[in-house]
Amino acid sequence: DDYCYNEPHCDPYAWGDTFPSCHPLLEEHHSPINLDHQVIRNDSLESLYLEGFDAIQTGHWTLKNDGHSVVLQVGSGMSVSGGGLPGVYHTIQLHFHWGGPATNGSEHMVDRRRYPMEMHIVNMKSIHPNLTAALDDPTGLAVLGFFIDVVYADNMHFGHISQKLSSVAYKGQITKIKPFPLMSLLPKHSMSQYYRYYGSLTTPPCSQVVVWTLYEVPIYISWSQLAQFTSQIFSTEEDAEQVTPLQNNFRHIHPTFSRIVSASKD
Ligand code: BO1
Ligand code: ZN
Repeated sequence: DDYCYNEPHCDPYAWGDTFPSCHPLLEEHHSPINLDHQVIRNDSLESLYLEGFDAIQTGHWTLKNDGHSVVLQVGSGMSVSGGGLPGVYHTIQLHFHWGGPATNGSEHMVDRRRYPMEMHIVNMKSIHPNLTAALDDPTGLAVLGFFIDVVYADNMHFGHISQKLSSVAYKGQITKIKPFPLMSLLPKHSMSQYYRYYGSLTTPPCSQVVVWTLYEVPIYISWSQLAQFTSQIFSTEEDAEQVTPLQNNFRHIHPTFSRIVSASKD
């Protein structure tokens, strides 16, 4: 698990040295990509069914700094289906990608614009007993991506996560989170508007097994909530000799090649 974002010996361009499938070959299906706002509309792409997202969940939720991101591991009560997804996928975790004090850090771009942050809700096809099996299925994972933009007002619901960041400042730290309805984090309207394409994990092992759904309408958080990610999270352990803030934890843009990127109708 030795990869990084900001040192030449382990940054995204070097991932392929350790993880062969992160070395992008011609015509391969890697992520992230630039999304062209003017893509083909596909009227058959209906809203996804987000089961359990508006229920108050029970079970054990944890927030963890894994040195590459902040990961919210959720209980087993949620799944996603519909919207052209080839099956039912149960929700495992969500995590974030961000930039630095003066740089945006979303992974996907829209018309070559990067947003300040991106949130990924990771779901695994329910027929698979474990992640290893899902990584052998070209559509084994479905990731829902949400762009995060910045405004002056705090996002009260996002506070469930941002208020806990100080407890997971260093790599390996983990804290309990009281379950809350995930829907409260998501945009309140236009959830029928999204982009769809087939790609990869954006971190090692970069497996090309992901059905990507990127929602058009962003989540809004405040400048100070964003700053908590860019300044309070470290990619190093608490007792490390040198502390390194975790910033710019996004992979570079990959070519679309002959892939079809579609969008639901507006
Ligand atoms: S992402 O959404 O493309 N950035 C992405 C990247 C890597 C993973 C998931 C999503 N990796 C895997 C881990 C597993 C873990 C699984 C589900 O996510 O390699 O260890 O079990 O949490
Ligand atoms: Zn991600």
